[in-house]
Amino acid sequence: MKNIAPAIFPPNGIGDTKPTNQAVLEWVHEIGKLTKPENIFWCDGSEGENEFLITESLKQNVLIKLNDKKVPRSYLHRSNPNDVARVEKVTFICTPTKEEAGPTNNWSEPADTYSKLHELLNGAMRGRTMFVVPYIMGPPDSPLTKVGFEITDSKYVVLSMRIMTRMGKIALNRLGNDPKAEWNRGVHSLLDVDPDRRFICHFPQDNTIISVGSGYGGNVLLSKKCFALRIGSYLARKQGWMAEHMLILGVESPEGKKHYVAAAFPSACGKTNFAMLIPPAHFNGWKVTTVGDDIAWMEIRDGRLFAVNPENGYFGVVPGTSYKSNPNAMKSIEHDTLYTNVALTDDNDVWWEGKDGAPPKHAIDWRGNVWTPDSKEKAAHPNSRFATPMRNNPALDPDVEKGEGVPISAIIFGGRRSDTVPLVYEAFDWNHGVYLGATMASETTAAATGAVGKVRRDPMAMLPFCGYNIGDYFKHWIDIGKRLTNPPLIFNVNWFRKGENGKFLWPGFGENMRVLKWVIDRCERRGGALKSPVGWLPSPHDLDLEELDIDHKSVADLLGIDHEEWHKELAEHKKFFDSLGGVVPEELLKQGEQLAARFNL
Ligand code: GTP
Ligand code: SPV
Ligand code: MN
Repeated sequence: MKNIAPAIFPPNGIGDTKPTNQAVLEWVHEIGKLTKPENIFWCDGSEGENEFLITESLKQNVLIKLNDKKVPRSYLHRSNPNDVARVEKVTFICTPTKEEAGPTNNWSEPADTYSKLHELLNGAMRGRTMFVVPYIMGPPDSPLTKVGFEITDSKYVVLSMRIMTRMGKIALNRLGNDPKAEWNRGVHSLLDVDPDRRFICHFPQDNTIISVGSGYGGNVLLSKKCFALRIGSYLARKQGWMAEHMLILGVESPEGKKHYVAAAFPSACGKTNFAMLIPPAHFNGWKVTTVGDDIAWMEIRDGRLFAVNPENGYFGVVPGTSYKSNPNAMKSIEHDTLYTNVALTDDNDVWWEGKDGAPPKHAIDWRGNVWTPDSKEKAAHPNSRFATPMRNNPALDPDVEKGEGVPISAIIFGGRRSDTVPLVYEAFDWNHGVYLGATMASETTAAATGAVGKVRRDPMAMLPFCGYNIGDYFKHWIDIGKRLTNPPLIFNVNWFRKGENGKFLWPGFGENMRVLKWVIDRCERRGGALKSPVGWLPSPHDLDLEELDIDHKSVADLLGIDHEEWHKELAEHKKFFDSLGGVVPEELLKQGEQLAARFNL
């Protein structure tokens, strides 16, 4: 096998912080025996370690150093062009029975899968360094926080994990020496980055992940989709909490009253942008702060839902990010940022479609080829990403490290729908809200390989991330509702409805504050709404649209319920539930019937 990740040889004092927990040592020993690396590098998260890894990554062309005057301490990584997004068709949930994985997951039998993966991993790290990355997910003093270890032969993974998680000694200290302590075992090898030998496998019962053949984002930063969502959701159900594909934001009124909101939108559908929203001038005195941009871990306390962001950084979509659309993201990625698959300008700056200012006259595209404004290809890959520490975000919420988390007043679901679904509406109650989440759909995006722009059902934005049977997941949501004495209100939004001219009707981004304000008004029991068949719907005057350049017809179109479209939509809900083969809880089937009845169907 071609060695695309040659070993590195650290000086004394670097790469030698061995954990003391016997279970970890035994596991690393086993994986070492199997993969046969040249050496083992034990990460501790120190500055010196980071500097050494960056120097070696530059030497091996894993990273390109960017212009220190333009983007200080920042780097560009180019992944293999065959490896630029999550691959859902080779993502597996390996539970003892197929039923446990359920109708929406690829399942494969655990023993067979282990032996297939062990064959692939046999000798896979020859001539390479095996890195052991200890990390925690969650604020250091939170009861929700969990420990993980990722073994990898990719320096890019180590450097990214340092940004995305709280990595190093902090995890060794948290784990301690109890050999029975709970921690996630993650094994990753690039192999030879061959799409035919690419598998991302989860063994929820063993708290284990094995990912081979990819070097890209969600496939290989095992803390994120694999642990915090797929394994996380499995553990959450077992342990009575929730792991969700949700941003968490704080919103404070001019009077100083603060609410927290969690929102589930599918991949590349606006979570990072919503979490970093800057209110328009008209909302003088309102402030939005970010707790998290992708994942929420939530538990019940005093009958309320409290949320923490398990991550420590943002792995965000680059294209479209500008000072106009998302100034907080721009400020976050101006320094100390690891870019993947964006374009490189002649002065070693980064560029992407949608960045402020004119395109460069000449650049190197994400594949490493010459690019000019006349090129047919995109300069940056549509799923190019930044990894940046959350500390870089000027709008970071002051309570982001709070162990108990932040109390959630509202949950928002949202998809990318050019038709049918109004700008915003509110569920009648918790179970109706669960139905909204369970039936949500969205046009597919470049975040996963495959067709883009195809409407598919993506319940709670968790279709690719739920680590167990989706029917049990729905039931878990219903059960959580029963335990909440003060449940969040549940909403659905759609920033992406299009008019007859095929253009977005809603300006989106900062202007989404207008929708958020209505959500908060509803939480404060003061916002007006009309009862519609789909839920509580604002009338145009219930939304603050002052100083917004939008015509009456567009607003009417945004808030309109077209019965013909909804008849089709209801048929899709039914088709989706039917396709799940009898796992949908009674409560949700009943919600579907009640919805149909409200449409006189
Ligand atoms: P993941 O990191 O994949 O989970 O995605 P995300 O949900 O955080 O999506 P993100 O905020 O990065 O947005 C993805 C794309 O949606 C970008 O191209 C944005 O420009 C676009 N987008 C985000 N918010 C809006 C909006 O309010 N209106 C419109 N029209 N586009 C938006
Ligand atoms: C997503 O696809 O939802 C992401 C990006 O947040 S990745 O980490 O690559 O999955
Ligand atoms: Mn995501």
